[in-house]
Amino acid sequence: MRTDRTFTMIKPDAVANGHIGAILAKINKAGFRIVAMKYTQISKEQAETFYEVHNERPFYGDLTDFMSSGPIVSAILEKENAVVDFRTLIGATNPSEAAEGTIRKQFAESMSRNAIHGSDSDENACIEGAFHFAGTEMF
Ligand code: 3AN
Repeated sequence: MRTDRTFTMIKPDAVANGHIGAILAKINKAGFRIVAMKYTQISKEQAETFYEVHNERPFYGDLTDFMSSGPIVSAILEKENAVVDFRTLIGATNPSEAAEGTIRKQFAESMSRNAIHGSDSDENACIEGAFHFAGTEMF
């Protein structure tokens, strides 16, 4: 299992609030290389599949409604120790607990509208990247 790639989505709240450019600049500055990227919108069904692991949680319906509510930017990113370093860059799930300088501290509105996704393991990075991108879209 490779450890140098992670998967991210700039979520509908951050896109609607005009933060795509600023978030990508922070990702670039932190040393991540873009392997794949697209501006897209996922369906409710795709969101349900993507977040299947949370399907018993009370926020599952709202989460999948929100994630399919508007355009997102999805991307595969590369850097040594990508998953862990990217989770550090984005900050805690709850933006009120996110460290200064993190993407969620700066751009997230709330726990459910928290600006950005980052894979939580190398295995999930691989699964999530393959969910959004064909091999021919990775460079
Ligand atoms: P993270 O995105 O930090 O890995 P997860 O995987 O626990 O967090 O949760 C996935 C997404 O579900 C979060 N990004 C957030 O949008 C939403 N979420 C998680 N916990 C809650 C909660 N308690 N209330 C509302 N939404 C939540």
